[in-house]
Amino acid sequence: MAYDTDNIFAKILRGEAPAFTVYEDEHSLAFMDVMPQVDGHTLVIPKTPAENLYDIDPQILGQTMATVQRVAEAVREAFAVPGIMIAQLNGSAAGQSVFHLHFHILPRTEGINLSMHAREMADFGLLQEHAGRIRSVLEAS
Ligand code: DGP
Repeated sequence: MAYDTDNIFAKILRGEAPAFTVYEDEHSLAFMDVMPQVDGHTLVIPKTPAENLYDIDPQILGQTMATVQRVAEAVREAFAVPGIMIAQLNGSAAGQSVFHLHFHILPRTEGINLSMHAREMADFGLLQEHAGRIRSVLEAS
Protein backbone atom coordinates (compact mmCIF):
# COMPACT_ATOMS: atom_id res chain seq x y z
CA MET A 1 0.00 0.00 0.00
CA ALA A 2 1.32 3.46 -0.89
CA TYR A 3 1.99 5.90 1.97
CA ASP A 4 -1.09 8.07 2.59
CA THR A 5 0.11 11.65 3.00
CA ASP A 6 -3.24 12.53 4.62
CA ASN A 7 -2.80 10.23 7.64
CA ILE A 8 -3.15 12.06 10.96
CA PHE A 9 0.54 11.81 11.93
CA ALA A 10 1.60 13.27 8.55
CA LYS A 11 -0.79 16.16 9.31
CA ILE A 12 0.75 16.60 12.77
CA LEU A 13 4.22 16.68 11.16
CA ARG A 14 3.07 19.37 8.71
CA GLY A 15 1.51 21.38 11.56
CA GLU A 16 -1.98 20.87 10.11
CA ALA A 17 -3.24 18.99 13.20
CA PRO A 18 -2.47 19.73 16.86
CA ALA A 19 -0.34 17.57 19.15
CA PHE A 20 0.93 17.70 22.73
CA THR A 21 4.59 17.53 21.79
CA VAL A 22 7.20 16.37 24.29
CA TYR A 23 10.31 16.18 22.09
CA GLU A 24 11.43 17.05 18.59
CA ASP A 25 14.68 16.83 16.68
CA GLU A 26 15.75 16.77 13.04
CA HIS A 27 14.59 13.19 12.53
CA SER A 28 11.76 12.49 14.95
CA LEU A 29 8.82 13.81 16.93
CA ALA A 30 7.34 12.58 20.21
CA PHE A 31 3.86 13.51 21.46
CA MET A 32 1.08 12.28 23.71
CA ASP A 33 -1.31 9.64 22.38
CA VAL A 34 -4.78 11.24 22.42
CA MET A 35 -6.38 7.87 23.21
CA PRO A 36 -3.99 6.75 25.95
CA GLN A 37 -4.05 3.19 27.22
CA VAL A 38 -2.42 4.42 30.43
CA ASP A 39 -1.31 7.81 31.82
CA GLY A 40 1.88 8.89 30.07
CA HIS A 41 1.21 6.94 26.84
CA THR A 42 3.54 8.66 24.38
CA LEU A 43 4.21 8.13 20.67
CA VAL A 44 7.47 8.54 18.76
CA ILE A 45 7.45 8.91 14.99
CA PRO A 46 10.14 9.43 12.36
CA LYS A 47 9.75 12.58 10.28
CA THR A 48 10.33 10.51 7.15
CA PRO A 49 7.16 9.20 5.51
CA ALA A 50 7.08 5.46 6.21
CA GLU A 51 3.96 3.39 6.70
CA ASN A 52 5.53 0.67 8.82
CA LEU A 53 8.70 -1.08 9.95
CA TYR A 54 9.38 -2.59 6.53
CA ASP A 55 9.35 0.79 4.74
CA ILE A 56 11.95 2.70 6.71
CA ASP A 57 15.63 3.17 6.01
CA PRO A 58 17.52 1.31 8.79
CA GLN A 59 19.63 4.37 9.56
CA ILE A 60 16.54 6.53 10.11
CA LEU A 61 15.04 3.71 12.16
CA GLY A 62 18.15 3.84 14.36
CA GLN A 63 17.72 7.59 14.85
CA THR A 64 14.05 7.05 15.70
CA MET A 65 14.97 4.35 18.23
CA ALA A 66 17.46 6.72 19.86
CA THR A 67 14.50 9.07 20.42
CA VAL A 68 12.37 6.18 21.71
CA GLN A 69 15.13 5.38 24.23
CA ARG A 70 15.49 9.01 25.34
CA VAL A 71 11.77 9.69 25.66
CA ALA A 72 11.08 6.30 27.35
CA GLU A 73 13.59 7.18 30.07
CA ALA A 74 11.94 10.57 30.54
CA VAL A 75 8.45 9.00 30.71
CA ARG A 76 9.71 6.47 33.26
CA GLU A 77 11.01 9.29 35.44
CA ALA A 78 8.07 11.65 34.89
CA PHE A 79 5.51 9.01 35.88
CA ALA A 80 7.74 7.23 38.42
CA VAL A 81 6.87 3.80 37.01
CA PRO A 82 8.83 0.55 37.44
CA GLY A 83 8.15 -0.63 33.88
CA ILE A 84 7.99 0.73 30.35
CA MET A 85 6.53 -1.23 27.46
CA ILE A 86 7.36 -0.38 23.84
CA ALA A 87 4.82 -1.45 21.21
CA GLN A 88 4.87 -1.08 17.44
CA LEU A 89 2.14 -2.48 15.17
CA ASN A 90 2.44 -3.33 11.47
CA GLY A 91 -0.73 -3.77 9.42
CA SER A 92 -4.38 -3.65 10.42
CA ALA A 93 -4.26 -7.36 11.27
CA ALA A 94 -1.79 -6.42 14.01
CA GLY A 95 -4.03 -3.56 15.17
CA GLN A 96 -2.28 -0.69 13.34
CA SER A 97 -4.77 2.13 12.87
CA VAL A 98 -2.54 5.05 11.82
CA PHE A 99 -0.39 4.26 8.83
CA HIS A 100 2.71 6.25 9.65
CA LEU A 101 5.34 4.23 11.55
CA HIS A 102 5.17 4.90 15.30
CA PHE A 103 6.36 3.49 18.59
CA HIS A 104 4.12 3.43 21.64
CA ILE A 105 5.79 4.16 24.99
CA LEU A 106 3.57 2.72 27.72
CA PRO A 107 4.26 3.15 31.44
CA ARG A 108 3.57 -0.13 33.27
CA THR A 109 2.96 -0.84 36.93
CA GLU A 110 1.95 -4.19 38.39
CA GLY A 111 -1.79 -4.32 38.99
CA ILE A 112 -2.61 -1.51 36.53
CA ASN A 113 -4.00 -2.92 33.29
CA LEU A 114 -3.87 -1.11 29.95
CA SER A 115 -7.13 0.38 28.63
CA MET A 116 -8.42 -0.74 25.24
CA HIS A 117 -6.25 0.26 22.29
CA ALA A 118 -7.23 3.49 20.47
CA ARG A 119 -10.69 3.69 22.08
CA GLU A 120 -11.25 6.66 24.32
CA MET A 121 -10.13 10.26 23.86
CA ALA A 122 -8.39 11.73 26.91
CA ASP A 123 -9.06 15.09 28.51
CA PHE A 124 -6.83 17.61 26.71
CA GLY A 125 -5.98 19.46 29.93
CA LEU A 126 -4.65 16.22 31.38
CA LEU A 127 -2.62 15.46 28.25
CA GLN A 128 -1.15 18.94 28.37
CA GLU A 129 -0.15 18.42 31.99
CA HIS A 130 1.40 15.01 31.20
CA ALA A 131 3.32 16.43 28.22
CA GLY A 132 4.66 19.22 30.46
CA ARG A 133 5.87 16.67 33.01
CA ILE A 134 7.82 14.73 30.36
CA ARG A 135 9.23 17.89 28.80
CA SER A 136 10.46 19.06 32.22
CA VAL A 137 12.41 15.83 32.69
CA LEU A 138 13.91 16.10 29.20
CA GLU A 139 14.84 19.75 29.70
CA ALA A 140 16.58 18.90 32.98
CA SER A 141 18.64 16.05 31.44
P1 DGP B 1 -1.80 2.12 16.13
O1 DGP B 1 -3.12 1.46 16.34
O2 DGP B 1 -0.62 1.34 16.61
O3 DGP B 1 -1.68 2.56 14.70
O4 DGP B 1 -1.81 3.39 17.06
C1 DGP B 1 -2.32 4.62 16.70
C2 DGP B 1 -2.42 5.43 17.97
O5 DGP B 1 -2.60 6.78 17.61
C3 DGP B 1 -3.59 5.04 18.86
O6 DGP B 1 -3.09 4.69 20.15
C4 DGP B 1 -4.45 6.28 18.94
C5 DGP B 1 -3.52 7.38 18.50
N1 DGP B 1 -4.14 8.47 17.75
C6 DGP B 1 -5.13 8.38 16.82
N2 DGP B 1 -5.42 9.60 16.34
C7 DGP B 1 -4.58 10.47 16.98
C8 DGP B 1 -4.40 11.88 16.90
O7 DGP B 1 -5.08 12.61 16.16
N3 DGP B 1 -3.43 12.41 17.70
C9 DGP B 1 -2.69 11.66 18.55
N4 DGP B 1 -1.78 12.29 19.29
N5 DGP B 1 -2.83 10.32 18.65
C10 DGP B 1 -3.77 9.74 17.86
